[in-house]
Amino acid sequence: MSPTVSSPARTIRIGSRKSQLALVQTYWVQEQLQKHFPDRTFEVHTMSTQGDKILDVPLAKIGDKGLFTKELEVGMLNKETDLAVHSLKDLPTRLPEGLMLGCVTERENPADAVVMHEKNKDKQLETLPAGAVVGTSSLRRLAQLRHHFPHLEFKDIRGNLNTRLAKLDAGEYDAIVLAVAGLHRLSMSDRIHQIIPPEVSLHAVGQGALGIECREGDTEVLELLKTLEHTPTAQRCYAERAFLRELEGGCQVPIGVNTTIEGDSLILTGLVASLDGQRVVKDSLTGAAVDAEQLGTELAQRLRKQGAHEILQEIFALINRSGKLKEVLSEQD
Ligand code: DPM
Repeated sequence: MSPTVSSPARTIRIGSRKSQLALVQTYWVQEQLQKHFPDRTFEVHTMSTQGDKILDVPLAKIGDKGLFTKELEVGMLNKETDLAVHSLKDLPTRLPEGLMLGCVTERENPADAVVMHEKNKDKQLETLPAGAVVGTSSLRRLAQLRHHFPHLEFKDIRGNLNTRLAKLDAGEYDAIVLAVAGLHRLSMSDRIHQIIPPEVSLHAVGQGALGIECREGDTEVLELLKTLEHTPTAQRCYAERAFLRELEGGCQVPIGVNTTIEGDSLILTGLVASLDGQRVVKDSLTGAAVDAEQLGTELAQRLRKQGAHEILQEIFALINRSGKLKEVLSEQD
């Protein structure tokens, strides 16, 4: 009689973008999975996405649907990879058929930070001189900061974190705005000059958390991912994502959020702003954390009635009319 041979467990292949930040995040996930499942093999496969290739066009102009995720998703649908690690804020709120959000990891500080040029080191955003140039290609940051600091100029900035910091240091900008989480993960927290509080600027949906995407029905992978899920973060992010989905905003719209959990309750604040920062529609809702998605949807419907709909329609029209956005961003060529 031949001995029973159990088939070896399959190797789990993790898809990742090639940027330094993406790789740090992916290797962290690989390491966590390896710790929980020492007998299994986890391999990292890197790929370039459209968003990594187009570096010279303002982000808001090249559309957003899955700019940083599509190639990774094709890899999973073709079964070349089994899961993909994303900055949750770059993952569209509607996923392709056959794929799902398998888990959400514990969130870092979701706020934005100001990185100052050396010459402004004793200044804050509020004390920068009129006309000082702040670099960001986020319409969300642009609209909210314009609202609070109308004396500042805003200029588009692209490229990875190191490129952006180099442009700042070279004097192209007086200050730039970046996510605390990204700087922290790349061990560059020492560049943070000022953390922007939620009263001034709300963060992006999903900011600071990682989202791991996998094939629907891949119970084996879903079982592995359960070990990385952080329930309070997941509840907050599900509320935020439902809010964005209901407003049909892609990742490049002036929509900001803030969430906190108190006991069994979830408090969600949402904002929609016009690009000039003049009109701001903002409200909060509290509900049961277990009904996170319902809360997000409800808050979106409420904001829409309060004027968010008109603001978003104007912005979608503007983005579709090429060239116009350049003026809005007051790019200085
Ligand atoms: C999205 C935005 C930006 C990224 C738009 C926004 C920032 C673009 C810019 C959807 N994705 O935030 O309003 O400032 O030009 C991105 C970063 C991180 C994930 C970098 C950053 C790291 C933080 C995280 C780019 N995606 O925001 O500084 O994991 O949340």
